[in-house]
Amino acid sequence: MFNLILFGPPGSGKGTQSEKLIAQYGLKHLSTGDLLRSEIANQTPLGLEAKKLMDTGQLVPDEVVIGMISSSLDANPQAKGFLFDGFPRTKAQSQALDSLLQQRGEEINVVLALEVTEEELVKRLLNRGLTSGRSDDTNEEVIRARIGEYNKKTSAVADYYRNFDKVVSIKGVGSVEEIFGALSEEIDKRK
Ligand code: B4P
Repeated sequence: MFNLILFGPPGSGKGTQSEKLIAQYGLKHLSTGDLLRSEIANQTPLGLEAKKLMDTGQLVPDEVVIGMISSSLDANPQAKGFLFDGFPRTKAQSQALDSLLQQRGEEINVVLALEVTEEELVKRLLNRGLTSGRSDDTNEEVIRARIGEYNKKTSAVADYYRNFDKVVSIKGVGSVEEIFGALSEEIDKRK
C-alpha cells in the first residue's frame, strides 16, 4: 500500500490536487470535509452538529472524524493505498491515524505539505464561495477563523510527522498542473 497525507491550510489546493492524484495513482480518496458535508446533506444527527461548528470555522471533535476514518478504512480492504485529504487536523488525529494504520500493518509513506500565503487563501476561498454554495466560504471572518484554527491546531500535524522525517513542503502557488507535477515527482521517488 502507498498512504499519502495531502496537508495544507484551508484553500491551499488539497481538494483540487486530490482529484488529480487519485486518478493518476489509483488511491482511495478520504476527505473528512467531504464525509462531513455528506452527513450534512443527509441531515443526520452527526451532520447537524458538525454544521454548527463548520459554519463558524471551528474543527469538529476528534472522536467524530477519527470514527469516520476508521469506518472508511474498514470499508475499503482492497485499496491500493489511501490519500488522506484534510485529515489529520490535530496531533490527536495524527496519533489515532498512525495506530489505525499500524493495526493493519500499514503506515503513512509521506506527508506532502502545500504552502500558500494567508492573503492568497482568503482570495481563493471567497472566490470559491461565489459558486460553491458552501456557507463556510462566503464570510471573510469565518475564513480567517478557519485559518486561525489551522495555525493553532493543525500546523502541529506537520511538526508531528517531521519527527519521523516524513514531511515534504511543496509550493502551492502556480498553475494547478505545475503543482500537480511537483507533487507527482515526490510520490514517484517513493513508490
Ligand atoms: P475541508 O473540506 O477539508 O475544506 P478546505 O480545507 O476548506 O478546502 P481545500 O483545501 O480542500 O480546498 P482547495 O484548496 O482544494 O474542510 C472544511 C471544514 O470541515 C473545516 O473547516 C472543519 O470545520 C471541518 N473538518 C474537515 N476535516 C476535519 C478534521 N479532520 N477535523 C476536524 N474538522 C474537520 O480549494 C480552494 C479553492 O482554491 C478552490 O476554489 C480552488 O479552485 C482554488 N485553487 C486550488 N488550487 C489553486 C491554484 N493552484 N491556483 C489558484 N486557485 C486554486
